[in-house]
Amino acid sequence: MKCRMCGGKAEVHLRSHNISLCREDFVRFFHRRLLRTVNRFGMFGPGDRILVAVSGGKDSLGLLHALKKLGYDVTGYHLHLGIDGYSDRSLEKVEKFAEREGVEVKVERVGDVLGCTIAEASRRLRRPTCSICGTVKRYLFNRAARDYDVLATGHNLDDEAATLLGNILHWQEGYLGRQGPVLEEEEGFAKKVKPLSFNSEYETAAYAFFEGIDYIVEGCPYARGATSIFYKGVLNRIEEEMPGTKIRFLDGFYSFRRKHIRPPEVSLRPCPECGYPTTGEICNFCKLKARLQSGRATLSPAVRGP
Ligand code: Q46
Ligand code: ZN
Repeated sequence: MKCRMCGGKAEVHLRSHNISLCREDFVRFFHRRLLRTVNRFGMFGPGDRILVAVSGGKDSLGLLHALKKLGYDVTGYHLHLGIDGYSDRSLEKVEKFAEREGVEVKVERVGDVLGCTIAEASRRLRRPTCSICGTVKRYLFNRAARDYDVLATGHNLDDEAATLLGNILHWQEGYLGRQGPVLEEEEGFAKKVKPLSFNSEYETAAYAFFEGIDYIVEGCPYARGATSIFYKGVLNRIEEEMPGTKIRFLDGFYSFRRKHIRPPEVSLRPCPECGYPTTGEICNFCKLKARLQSGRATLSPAVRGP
C-alpha cells in the first residue's frame, strides 16, 4: 500500500475517504480536517484564548496537542470526578501529558467543590451517577471557561453521529435543535465547540499513536452498557458496508438543521445563589449542593456503583 500523497509506505487506510497515507501525511491530513471544521463553523481564531477540557483520553489529549502544534493559545482543564481508581489514573495521564508537552492544565476536583464525589452524591441522592455527573460537569466546565473565549471538547465524529442517531430515534426535538459543532455564547454560558466533529475515532486513535500521546485506554466504568456505545456499534456496521456514511449523516444533518430547525428558545436568569444562568428558580448545581447538605440525602443500598 502506497501513500496517496508521497508514494512512500502507507501506514493508515481511511476507507471513508478512500485514501492510504504514510505517518507524516496522515498527521497533516488530521490537522487539515480539524482546521477545516474550525474555520467552516467559525469556532475560533488565532487570537482567541481556548480552554480545552481534557479527560485523559485520546480525543481530548489529541485535540489539545493538535491545537498547540497548530499555534493556538490553549490551556487544558481537567475535572477529577472522584471515580474510584479511574479518576486517579486519568489525572496521572493528564499530568504527564502537561509536563511532556509544556502546556498548562488546570485541575479541579469535584470533591472540593461538592463536598463529596460523584459516586457518593449518586448514592446519597438516589440519582443515576451519569445524571449527577452531567449536571456537575456542565456547571464546572462553564465556570472554568468564564475567563476564556471558548471551551473546546474532544467529541469526535463517532460520538456526534451516535448522539444524532439517538436523538433521531427518540425524536428529541429540543436536543436536535441544539446539537451542533458550535453552541454560541449566551447570557453567562461560554461558547462551546467540538473541533474534532469530522475526525473519526479511528483517526484520533491513529493520531494519538503516531504523535506518541500516552492516554488512558479504559473508559469510565459507568459508561458500560451505555446506549451511545450500542449506537456506535450499529453505525460501525453500517459504515463497514457503506464507507463514508457517518460523515454524510452528520454533515447532512448540519445542513438540514441550518435550513429547517430552530434552536429552542429558552429564557435564562441568574441563579440567586451563584449567578449561573438557569431556566428555573435556582440552578441545578445549587439544588444538588443544597440537597447534599440537607438531611434529605440518605444512603441508598439500591443505587450502587458498577
Ligand atoms: S457521565 Fe457517566 Fe460519563 Fe460521568 S459518570 Fe462516567 S460515563 S464520565 S461521559
Ligand atoms: Zn446556582
